[in-house]
Amino acid sequence: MKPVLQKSFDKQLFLDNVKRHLTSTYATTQEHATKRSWYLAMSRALSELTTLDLLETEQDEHILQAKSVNYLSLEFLIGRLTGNNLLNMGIIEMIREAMSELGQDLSDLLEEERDPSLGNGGLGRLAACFMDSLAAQEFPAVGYGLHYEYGLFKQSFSEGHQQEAPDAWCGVEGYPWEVARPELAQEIGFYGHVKTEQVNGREVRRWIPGMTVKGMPWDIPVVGYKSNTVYPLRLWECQAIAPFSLESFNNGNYFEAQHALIDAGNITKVLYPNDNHEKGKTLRLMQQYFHSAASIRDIIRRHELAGHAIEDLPKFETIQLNDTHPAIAIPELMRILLDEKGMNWSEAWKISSQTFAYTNHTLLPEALETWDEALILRLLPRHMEIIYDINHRFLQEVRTQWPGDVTKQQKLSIIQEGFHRMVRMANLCVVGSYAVNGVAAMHSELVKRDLFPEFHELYPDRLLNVTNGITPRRWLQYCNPDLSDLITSKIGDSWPVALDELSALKALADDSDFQHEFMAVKKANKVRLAEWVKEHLDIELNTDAIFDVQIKRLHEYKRQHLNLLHILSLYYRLTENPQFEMAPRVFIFAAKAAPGYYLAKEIIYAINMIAEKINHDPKVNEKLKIVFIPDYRVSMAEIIIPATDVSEQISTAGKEASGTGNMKMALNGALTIGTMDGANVEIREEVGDENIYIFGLEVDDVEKLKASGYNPYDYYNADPLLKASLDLLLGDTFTPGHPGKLRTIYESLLDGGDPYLVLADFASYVEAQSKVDQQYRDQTGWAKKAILNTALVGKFSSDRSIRDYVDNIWKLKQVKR
Ligand code: 26Q
Repeated sequence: MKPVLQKSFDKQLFLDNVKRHLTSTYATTQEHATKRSWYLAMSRALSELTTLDLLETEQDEHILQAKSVNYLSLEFLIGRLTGNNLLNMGIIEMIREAMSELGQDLSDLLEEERDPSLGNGGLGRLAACFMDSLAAQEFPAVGYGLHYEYGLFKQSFSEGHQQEAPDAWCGVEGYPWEVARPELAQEIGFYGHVKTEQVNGREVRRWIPGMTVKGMPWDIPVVGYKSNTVYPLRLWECQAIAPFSLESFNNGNYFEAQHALIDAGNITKVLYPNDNHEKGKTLRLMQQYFHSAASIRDIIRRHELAGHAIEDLPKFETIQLNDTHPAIAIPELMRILLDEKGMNWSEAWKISSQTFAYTNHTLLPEALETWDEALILRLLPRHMEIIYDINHRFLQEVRTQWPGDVTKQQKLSIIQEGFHRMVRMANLCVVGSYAVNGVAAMHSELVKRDLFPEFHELYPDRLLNVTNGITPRRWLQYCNPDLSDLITSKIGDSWPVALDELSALKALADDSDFQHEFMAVKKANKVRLAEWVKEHLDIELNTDAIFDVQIKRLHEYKRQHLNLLHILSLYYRLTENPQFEMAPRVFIFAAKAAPGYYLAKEIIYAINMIAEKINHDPKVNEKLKIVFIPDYRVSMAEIIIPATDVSEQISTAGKEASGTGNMKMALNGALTIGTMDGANVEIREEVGDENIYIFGLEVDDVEKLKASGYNPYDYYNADPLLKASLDLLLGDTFTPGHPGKLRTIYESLLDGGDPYLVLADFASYVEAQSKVDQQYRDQTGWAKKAILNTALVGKFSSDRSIRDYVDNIWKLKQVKR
């Protein structure tokens, strides 16, 4: 760790640069500049510093001669960069002082930045945390993603219903942290046909695309914590280069060419807003291929520029596929090796299958990607041939392993037979990778046991676990400066790069002074959140109440409606019995629903309508408040997480691959109420059973219950509190004058069969919640548990995740600059 920047920082030069950008880049004067112009000019001046380091890192001979990881992801949910980069550069206070000389308050300026929302949720945020940890630990890396013009939609509410608006994250002025790299642009083909050519007496297949587009890279600097290492996050933007292919035009395929023209401008227009649900749309496949092809070509360009032979690709480059979304990169690399580099199949396959590794993020069947064979054949005819070839050779292996077992062949085949033949991208990834990992211990076990048992038998060393993590720089040091300072005052300042050191706080868990300081920080963070809520939503919050938080994408399997049923049960008990004892609670939700996910939107509507009623009902609103914070995004999480007392992680067991919000909240001293699912299992292992509230069915119970014929009515009829809570959805209690408007949820849970076992877990959840309530009323005991949560979750640093990848999968060496 060399805080070199800190030493070489030249304040006067920096101030001159800010002023220069203010006038030449943003065309304004110091007298007339808005806060936004000041923020832009400041960030541009800062990004010049990191661009220099980026270029130096890129040309560093030690890095060129070392092995790198290429992290391919359709999503990078990076959040605001300016504040976090200042922290990583170690110059926050210097810049604060410098900007104050210009009459500007740094914190105000930082609020001007819009979040680049280039991801849906967990998977995209994980990619961002991983880039931070790679740079912090100086493992050579490049992140490859897409430069969407519109990120994840902006959410607002109209009469309780979710409204979506486009998110033009770059603004009209452009994003100050990115730099265009036109010299690194790539041409990418689509459609067309394949022909056979003779090259040196050998038959070679050659793809003649029917349309070509340009991939323009934009680099965003990933700044290593207190080092000069800056790796690129390279985001590809699609631009049209020709109105249509002359060849298609001459072949008479005029309409196909026209159609292509329309698609070209659209390819990177917008991020698909589905999370854990695949929809087989042509444009999505075009995005995926565009991303893969541009990235693969850039990787080979870098490899050859460093003077390496293509045969040595796996020695210098590894390619991590963030879920199956970039899976088409596998046949793309094969195509280049076979058709452009003239290799034979076994040479090419050896290289390709030693280069790729794949991370699985889901077991949900509806989220496993399959693509219509006919679509791939039309869009990428040569890739489809290569997929057939991969499958053909793979099925021979299957036949050798299980002679005569047709069922095995059908199950493992990359091609799913049937009326519409489909390509199973997960199977392609397992066959084409040297390592496959799940994202939490339990998830990885289920990947082996339920998702890919035959693959596990066939390739016993291929399936691994790497438990997810979060960057402690953004998710503690940056977002919770008071807690950070308190921790540093007790255990020194190396915990941000060695999070296990937090365990030293264990010794202070019973220390009454420390407990008071710790809880005072929590209180201040709750006040900060309450002020935000008052200012933006005009809701008054009692900051002595329990802040009970569920913030994540809206999904049935995440069971926001279980949380809601608990709230209804409290409301019911309070209205029935005004003496009902409970610590006051503020329930905080934030969640976006995929625009096409009807039930998810109904759940948002229900939460909003119930909030409206309860928050204005004097019979209960001293005890109960509900806040649905609109437009959940990284910068909002940075305010909510430090203020959280209770972290809701209540997915049906076996459904949440890992979760990472659970880690962020525990690290900031929240107590988890959660199921035995995903990384909750490992959080419990770390913090101990007495410091977490585990409830509900476990994976095996879920299976047994489903197998025995689960009937939600059994629970409804047997549990009066459950029945009363659910029945509240039927009348017009929460939709005055409009009875039945919340019926959809009621019906999905009863006649709909309750696929995620909300009713089965209700009683156990309510019981766990009452333990939470009891505990909160003993503040000393609560403080101890909160401290122990912070102290004992060091494992969940993404630095550790990256070291696991490095040691067990990528085999990289650090290159210190
Ligand atoms: C696929 C095809 C077409 C359109 C969209 C998609 C798509 C997009 C995003 C499918 C899935 C996603 C995102 C999945 C995701 O975020 N999964 C989460 O990954 C986290 C990081 O590993 C885990 O912590 C969560 O448990 C998991 O749900």
